Amino acid sequence: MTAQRAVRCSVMRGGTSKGLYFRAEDLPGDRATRDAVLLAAMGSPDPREIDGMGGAHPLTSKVAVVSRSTRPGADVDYLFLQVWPDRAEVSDSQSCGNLLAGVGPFAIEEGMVDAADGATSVRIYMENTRSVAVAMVETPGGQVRYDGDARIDGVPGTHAPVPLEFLDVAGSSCGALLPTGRPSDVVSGVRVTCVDNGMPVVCMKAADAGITGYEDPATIESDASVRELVESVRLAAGPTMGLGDVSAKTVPKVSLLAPPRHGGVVSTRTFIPHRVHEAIGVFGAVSVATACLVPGSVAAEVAGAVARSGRELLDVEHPTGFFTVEMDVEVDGQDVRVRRAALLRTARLLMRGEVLVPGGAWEGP
Ligand code: NQM
Repeated sequence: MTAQRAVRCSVMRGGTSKGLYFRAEDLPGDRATRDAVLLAAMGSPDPREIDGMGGAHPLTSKVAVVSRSTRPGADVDYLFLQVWPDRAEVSDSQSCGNLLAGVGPFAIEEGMVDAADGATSVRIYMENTRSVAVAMVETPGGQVRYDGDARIDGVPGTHAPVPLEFLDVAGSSCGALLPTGRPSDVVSGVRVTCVDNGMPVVCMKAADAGITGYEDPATIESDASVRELVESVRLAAGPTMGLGDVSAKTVPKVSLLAPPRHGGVVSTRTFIPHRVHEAIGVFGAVSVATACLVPGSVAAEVAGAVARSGRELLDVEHPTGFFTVEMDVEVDGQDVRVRRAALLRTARLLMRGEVLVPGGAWEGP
């Protein structure tokens, strides 16, 4: 008999996602064992993740591993891990700006960062993309506050705001904001814009996939011809973006764009990469919004956006509302330099305790 082992863990909603938050020291240091433990904790591989904590969808099968940072200019280090629900795989190929929203509150709750009376700024080094985010957490009386008036589309109710700011995420996965060096390319017979402002994303016109781009996620997911085209574009774009063979990676995402219908800058339906997001990821939204500001891009064409230098609020439309991104860019002819991106999320601690994992997981995959 192998006894179950208890691992300290919190469950948090971060933005429109949900996941398990661990202190790095509580997980095995060896990667293969760590991944086996996380798969067992989530109940993966199993599309229902019935024997674990996973929520049977990529957006609810996520892990944040947090530790006190020893890097100058950072309070904590954050490693994001995507646990695939239906495959025995754990991927670190991307960051997650939604779980990121819970990292500041978690770090304060766990005593890794001292809370000020009022609000506490937490500088977070994102290990996946080797870049820094700054989160502002409300901490009246030195306690994390979760209730408040901030609303984000995709989450019922209102909560305390967690503003997030990014200074250096452009090209953090692919080496350049425009990874192919061009504002548009033809990939698998489709004109696309490849962009990386925190998330590698391939933007294409929804019309080029034979849809309007306003369908709901389930309808798009059920269309095999759309799925096959999107995956062939993704597999072909990956190596040209410097990501190598992406068949087992969660990046790049593919965003199908259509003209805005609700006063935003562009309408999106985003494959992440095999399911269609009910909203859009944080860095996904930042990357699409940035693409709208790049002269000659497919995104700018669909959005009808005119790139200009300075600070601007861009509302990215998605299946359940808007994602507002504050961008500050410098446009010089065809060149765009990102100075800063900022946005609003909320987060909530849902449970704190121990997750029980079958002891066999420590014997490896
Ligand atoms: O893009 C979904 C999410 C994400 C990631 C995805 C994310 C991001 O909604 O920063 O937040 O894998 O695209 O959590």
